[in-house]
Amino acid sequence: MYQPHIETMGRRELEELQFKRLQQTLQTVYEKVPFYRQAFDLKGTQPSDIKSLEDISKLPFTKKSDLRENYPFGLFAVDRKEVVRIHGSSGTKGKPTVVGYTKQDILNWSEMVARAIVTAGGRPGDMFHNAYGYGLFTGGLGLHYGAEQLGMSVVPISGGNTPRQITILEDFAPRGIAGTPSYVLNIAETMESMGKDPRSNSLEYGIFGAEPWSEEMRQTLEEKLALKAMDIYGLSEVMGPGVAIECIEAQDGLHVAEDHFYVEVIDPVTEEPLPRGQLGELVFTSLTKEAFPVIRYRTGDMAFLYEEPCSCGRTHTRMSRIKGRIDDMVIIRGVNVFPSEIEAVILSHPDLTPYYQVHIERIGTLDEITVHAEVSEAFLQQAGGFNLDSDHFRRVKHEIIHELRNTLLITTKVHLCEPQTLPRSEGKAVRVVDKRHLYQSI
Ligand code: DLL
Repeated sequence: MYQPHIETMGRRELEELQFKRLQQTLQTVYEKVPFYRQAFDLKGTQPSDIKSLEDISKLPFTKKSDLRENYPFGLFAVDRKEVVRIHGSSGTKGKPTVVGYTKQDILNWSEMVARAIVTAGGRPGDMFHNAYGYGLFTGGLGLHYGAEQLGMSVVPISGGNTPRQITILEDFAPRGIAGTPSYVLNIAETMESMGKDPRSNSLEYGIFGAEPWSEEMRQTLEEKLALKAMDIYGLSEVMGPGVAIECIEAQDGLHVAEDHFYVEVIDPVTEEPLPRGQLGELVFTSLTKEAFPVIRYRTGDMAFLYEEPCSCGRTHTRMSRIKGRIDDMVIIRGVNVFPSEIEAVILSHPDLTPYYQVHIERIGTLDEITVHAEVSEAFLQQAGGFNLDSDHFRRVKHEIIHELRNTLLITTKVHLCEPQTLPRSEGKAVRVVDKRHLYQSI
């Protein structure tokens, strides 16, 4: 059941609970999962050597490649017959990564998501439009079970078929919507193109995540749809959506479900834990999972942990918005750039639509970024048509290059495109097209 007291528990009590659960988890993985037993033995650390939460840094990390090497069920800690649900990530490189859940895992996850929805402003009895994809992806079913657990009326619409989504939004009048920020933006834009005002809707809050997004995107969504937009984080390897969520009271940082996970931030190069406030890679250890426990899972996601408790009264630690993924990071003349930082510039420019794509290439030994951005219809009319050589277009291009240089401290190329030419997403948007590996294999 939904347990509000756990969210405001004193830190000491919470940490004691975490430690007890950690010991249990370590014992289980050591006994049941040969991969962890070998990794612990190799590191010379036994579960009994972990005498405090901080001792966790003595344990080895788990990486996505470990999941691939043990594909499909090698890291499960229970008999396959006890696994009642399988999920996975789409896997851009070959096989997907596979995760499993026992009945109890599904109950815990649903309770965690129910709590997350309440944190974001949802209530029992709300009509809830769930536009996350249903399937192997954890978004659809993860939010669905949590919403049902809370006692909401869930509309399992999934992603795609946007005109139908709009009809259902109008007819069912939901209070809440969940989906990737890029897809919900696509819904708003489609409403506009149908001559409808996206602000005339029943929505009060949106639960957006599964892809990187910025404060500017929050503003855009809140203005376009007249709702409050909250950030939800999660990953299938750790559980799925609900690992962390922003509260509607502060909308400032995402509360980590610390009764279920122990969170660390490490320097991705030295692998040393970093103090609160410093940006690094998020690492999670599950504390309650039965079928697929993970120990020190390196997420590849960059964020920092807040130092201060939240004004909302919840005691669970807050993490920042995801600043980017390590794999997407570009190093240009010693400067680390996350393509997600580009979104802020594109969304603040009045002559562009909120759609963009970042192409990364390797020219010789140097990485180079080209930002593809769409001009708006209004701008096109003002400029008298699409002509990259006209003064209007040159001015816009120059302004964006200038703004990007101020923000990222590097020079990028900019390619302006006609309205409606960049891909619209129905799930996770493809913002980064990384062509660097093409050159490496030649
Ligand atoms: O995306 C789970 C999820 C579903 C989260 C619905 C939120 C809402 P995966 O498909 O395994 O799981 O992808 C996980 O997506 O490592 C991040 O890189 C990215 N991601 C997830 N949430 C956010 C977010 C789901 N709020 C990967 N901000 C993660 C930025 C996010 N990136």
